Amino acid sequence: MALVKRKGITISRQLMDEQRMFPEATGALTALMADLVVAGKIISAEVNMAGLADILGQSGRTNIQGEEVQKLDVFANKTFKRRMEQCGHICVMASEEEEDPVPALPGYEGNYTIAFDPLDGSSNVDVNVSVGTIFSIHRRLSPPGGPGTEADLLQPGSRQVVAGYIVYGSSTMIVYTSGSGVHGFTLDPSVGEFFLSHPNIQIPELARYYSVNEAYWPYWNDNIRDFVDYLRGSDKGHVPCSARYIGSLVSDFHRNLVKGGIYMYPRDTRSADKTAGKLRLLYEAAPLAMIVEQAGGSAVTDDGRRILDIVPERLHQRVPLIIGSKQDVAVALRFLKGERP
Ligand code: P6P
Repeated sequence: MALVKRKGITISRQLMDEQRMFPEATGALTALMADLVVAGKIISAEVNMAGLADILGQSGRTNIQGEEVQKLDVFANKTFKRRMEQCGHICVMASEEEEDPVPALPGYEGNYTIAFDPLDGSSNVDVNVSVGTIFSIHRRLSPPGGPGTEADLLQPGSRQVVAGYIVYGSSTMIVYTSGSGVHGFTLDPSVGEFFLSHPNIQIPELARYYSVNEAYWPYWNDNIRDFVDYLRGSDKGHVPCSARYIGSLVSDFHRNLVKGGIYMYPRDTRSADKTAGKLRLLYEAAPLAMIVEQAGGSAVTDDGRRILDIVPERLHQRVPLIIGSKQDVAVALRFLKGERP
């Protein structure tokens, strides 16, 4: 059945249509996503109020990443945790803001896990730059019933059942995939509903933009430096890209997904904890990698591994990330091998 030909369909209708594609589906994943959408609406309302409420600014705490926790971070994390722990379909969850796995409420355990970054890029909130939530859903591996385990969370991205993000920008959008293409839904705040606005997103094969923090140039290896130079147009045969980097992964990724682009956060020698890059595998790189591959793009590490193949060893494991338009990621891989066009 044509899933996304009709206009004005809501995210709940899309989820129901996708559920009906699988006769064995019980509706648990649809119900889980419905609760996730409610969390997104609640966070969206708060983010859009941040300029008015006293929620701006730091909470005076630091998270396990050693980063200053913004009050909105705390709110977004609490909101997501609260919705997910009692939705009845999650057995265990991982959050960027939580050092250890978070179990579902006793008696509410289900057969899925979720890993999420509740408010990525939150340091941008005070300057009114878009921020986002990233989420990744897997089936539990442990026997049904009772709390899930850390092993349920440490699965490769290739086993995700749903991956997505919510971007709180000029409008609030949910972009997700359950393996049947990538679809974007925009919140109509007047009715409080997400409507299909970007059916079947396909990332252009060629990048128009490149997104990387060039302040780290001195700390990159020569292959990365030469590739960034190539993106800038040093090779006369290559149309130069425009640089766009706003320090908010979800926003940089979303622009590149829709317009064509490549985002990079390679490892650097600036500090010990950057030897594997900055971004986390479980709830940043892996979900965005599933989305970009479903949209026709690619996602690899700076030593050429496919992100979706990596088996996580630790909850907050970092991974270098090169993600975006297929042709430019392919050229990046050649540079990383020391080849030059
Ligand atoms: P840098 C935000 O903290 C984040 O995780 C991503 O959203 C963003 O792309 C990146 O870090 C920015 O990091 O080192 O360039 O400031």
